[in-house]
Amino acid sequence: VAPLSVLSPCPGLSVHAEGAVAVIRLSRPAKRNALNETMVSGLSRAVSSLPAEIRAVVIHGEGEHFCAGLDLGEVDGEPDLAAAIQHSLGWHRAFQDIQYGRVPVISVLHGAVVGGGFELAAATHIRVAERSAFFALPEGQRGIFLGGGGSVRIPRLIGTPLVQDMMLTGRSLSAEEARAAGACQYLVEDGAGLAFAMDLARKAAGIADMTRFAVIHALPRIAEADPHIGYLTEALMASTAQTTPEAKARVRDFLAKKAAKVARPG
Ligand code: 1HE
Repeated sequence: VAPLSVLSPCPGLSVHAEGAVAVIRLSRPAKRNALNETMVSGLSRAVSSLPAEIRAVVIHGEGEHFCAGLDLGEVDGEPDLAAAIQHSLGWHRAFQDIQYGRVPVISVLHGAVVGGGFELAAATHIRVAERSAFFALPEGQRGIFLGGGGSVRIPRLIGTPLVQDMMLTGRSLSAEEARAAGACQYLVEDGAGLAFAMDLARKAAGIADMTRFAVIHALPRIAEADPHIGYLTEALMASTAQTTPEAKARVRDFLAKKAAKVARPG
């Protein structure tokens, strides 16, 4: 397990490589991995400076919880409105770097996945929740609002009515409820999340470069676009991928019975 020194992790974050997968750990367990500004910009730097051999990322949290959200000590110390806007924009930039980076990002969720922690998870492409995970948006109780892109991303996952319920009443979702609502794609036993996510990451790392680009950058934009623009963009993206030497080689391998068949579920 080699530490990835080029990623210049900061206090509260550690990064290491396992083959083609970089593992980012939120490492501030005494504060339940609450995110301060240093950690938010550290996350951005980490995902933006991955060496070429890294083809997927796994994010997880040290200790009993994934992430307790924004470090509330920073709200208390926030000087004025203009600084607060910049603070939110800084979170937006970092989470955009995660969502629209070069490689897919998989999060492992356990214990508290709350506030900005849920926003961070929502910026990742695949969420694996352990049974201990609980999801909440305590911004309402704290007199604040989502500021890390959560009001854009979380309603797209679980729907606006459930987000309103969570923010107005302080409702927490269990891992099972979150899974049913669409907050995560997988639900696994406690302690099994990291290994499970690493397995997914190794699979995602094996996807062809152009397909990976299309899935991260084109798919979500096509899904949000006017259908006429969506169909055109899809045709352009499909033809771009299909005409790469890598696609031709992979298709040839399948036809020559040298590639794996589609796996049955389970
Ligand atoms: C913190 C934070 C934090 C814990 N900022 N210090 N997020 C919240 O409103 C969640 C607030 N946290 C909690 O509700 C609980 O801490 C947990 C359910 C996450 C965990 O409970 P527990 O019993 O394991 O830990 P604890 O004893 O509450 O906390 C341990 C320490 O972490 C304690 O500090 P200590 O000095 O007394 O040891 C807590 O004060 C500290 N701590 N969470 C600062 N969040 C871009 S906008 C995003 C907006 C938001 O994210 S709002 C939601 C903020």
